[in-house]
This record gives sequence, structure tokens and C-alpha cells, in this order.
Amino acid sequence: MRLELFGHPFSSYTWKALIALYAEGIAFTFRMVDGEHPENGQAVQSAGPLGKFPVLRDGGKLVFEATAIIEHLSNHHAAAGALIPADPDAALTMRMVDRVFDNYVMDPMADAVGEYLRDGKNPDHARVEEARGKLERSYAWLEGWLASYPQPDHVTLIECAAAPSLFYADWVHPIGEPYPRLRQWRAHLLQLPPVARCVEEARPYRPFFPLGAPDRD
Ligand SMILES: N[C@@H](CCC(=O)N[C@@H](CS)C(=O)NCC(=O)O)C(=O)O
Repeated sequence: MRLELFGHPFSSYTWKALIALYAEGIAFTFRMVDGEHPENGQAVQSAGPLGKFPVLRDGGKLVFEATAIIEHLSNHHAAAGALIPADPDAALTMRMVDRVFDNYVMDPMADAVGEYLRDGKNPDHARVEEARGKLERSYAWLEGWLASYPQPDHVTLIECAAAPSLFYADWVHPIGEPYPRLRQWRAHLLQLPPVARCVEEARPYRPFFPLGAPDRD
């Protein structure tokens, strides 16, 4: 049975799953989660506790959490070892870095965006500054980490996590000149075909970015 991915083209976590699907050439049907497709929203609500997307439907199984979706694709649909290495220690390191992108890049980015969604004219500036401070610390850590990251010639869990989180984080708190490796890697990631496809599919929704989308990327 054909896989189905429930999500939205402007959603960073949807990108994370889409990048893996595109990179591995896995056939699937995209199910848009929006007001015009309430049945898709219902499927998402039935999967996890907070009704977040993306959600993957594989036959009778619903998989939520973007990382778990990539683990599922790696186990059942992708080339062996492509998304996540078979070696347990290498896989552990990859999962650790995946957590860095979700917890310390995506989360503070989403916190800042959430403030503007809550009240675009009157965001809580202290909370926005706190989120920016966390992003700055993450950028500094990633700059050091990149010095020894052997950038693979294929997409792994790390590229799936890094591309959307750095794409949007840079819109919230630009990656500054002290981080040349991170700036270069973000540009490199955005040019990877599976990522470039997500960027283009999301482009029509840029006017909805609560802080205002910059005129680049
Ligand atoms: N931990 C989740 C986070 C997913 C998430 O935050 N998704 C956002 C879209 S990027 C969402 O569902 N937003 C709608 C909502 O929170 O109701 C994952 O890794 O998939």
C-alpha cells in the first residue's frame, strides 16, 4: 500500500520527513493538513497526543514525530544505512545531533515565531530575546561541531533535521559572521535537490511567516 504523509509544505517538521522521502525516492501521497481537508486533520489528531504533524501512514500504522518517521523509512523503505547508519555507535551520534537540531534550534525558533503568532503587534520581547540567545549558543556549538563533521555525499537524518531548522532559524535570528562554517553549510543544504524542492513548495506560503519572510533564499 502506498505511503501517505500528512503535513503542510510550510511546516519545518514536515520538511524534515519530506527531505528523507525525496532523497530516497520513496513513493508517497502527500495529504495536506489545512482547513480545506478536515479529514487529514482528523488523521493527524488521531495519531499523537497533541495532534502535530507530520504523520506517516504506512498501511494500518500511523507514525508521528518526524524523527520516528525517518527511523521508520530507514527500517522499511530506504536504502540500507542511507538515512541512519547500521553501526550502533555512529547511529547514536547521529541521533544525538538530531536532538540538537530539534531541541536547541527548532524549539527556540518556534518559540520566537510563536510569540509573533500569539500577538504580532505586541510580542513578549523578553521571550523573543531569550529564544535568540538560545539560537546564538546553538550556532556557536554547531560551528565547532562542523569542524569535524564529515559531510556525506547523501542525505542522512542529520541533513533532514538541519536543513529546515537552520532555514527558519536564520530568518528569526540570522547566523552571523562569527559562524562561517554554519553559514556555508546552510547554503549547501538549501541547494541539495530534496531540500531545494521543499524550499520551492513552501515559497507560496512565505507571506504567512509571522515575523515577515526576508527577501532571500
Ligand atoms: N516533535 C514534533 C513536532 C511537530 C510540530 O511541532 N509540528 C508543527 C508544524 S511544524 C505542528 O504540528 N503545528 C500545529 C500544532 O501545533 O497544532 C515532530 O518532531 O514531529
